[in-house]
Amino acid sequence: MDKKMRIWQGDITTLKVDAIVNAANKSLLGGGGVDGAIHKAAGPELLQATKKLGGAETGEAKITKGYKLPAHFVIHTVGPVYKDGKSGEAQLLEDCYKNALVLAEKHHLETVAFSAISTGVYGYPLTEATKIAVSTIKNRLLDMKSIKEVIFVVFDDSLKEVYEKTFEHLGI
Ligand code: AR6
Repeated sequence: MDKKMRIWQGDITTLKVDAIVNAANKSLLGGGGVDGAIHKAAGPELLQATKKLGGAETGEAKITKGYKLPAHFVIHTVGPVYKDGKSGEAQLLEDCYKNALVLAEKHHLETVAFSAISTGVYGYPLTEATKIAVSTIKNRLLDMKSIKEVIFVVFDDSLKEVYEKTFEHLGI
């Protein structure tokens, strides 16, 4: 199989890939966490671009250029805020990964790096969120024509371990 999935630990804003996937909020106008880091590294032109998008619903994905980032594009998706696990969170998180992937394919992108959507401020339990992230991508990657590599970006050691275990469980 010439398609790859891998885990990489570090700051997503340093990656020279076709697109990085931002864990945004519904305004798409920036915030804290990875969203704040991406806006800071991309420069003010990113905010000018996201202002034109008119926000996004939870689970949706929208694309802009990367501006000052080494990545060519930023795919902005809005993860669910975790409540009790019975409020449609799993489906919405799956939608984030699926819609980001479909958008990358539509733009003929080859390498896509995902941040761990909803695992910070939005409070999604790490093991559950990681299972959804990895299995959603794994199940769809072979059907994607342009996408050759998906990178799961983790910031903290604890999340790195969760991703490694999930890869093992899924036989990746
Ligand atoms: N590179 C890669 N991963 C990072 C970086 C970075 N530079 N910084 C943080 N992370 P979060 P959410 C990881 O809170 O839970 C924002 O204010 C972090 O360790 O950024 O989807 C938005 O505007 C965690 O694993 O996103 C929204 O309001 C993951 O990125 C809200 O937070 C996601 O954490 C979205 O919350």
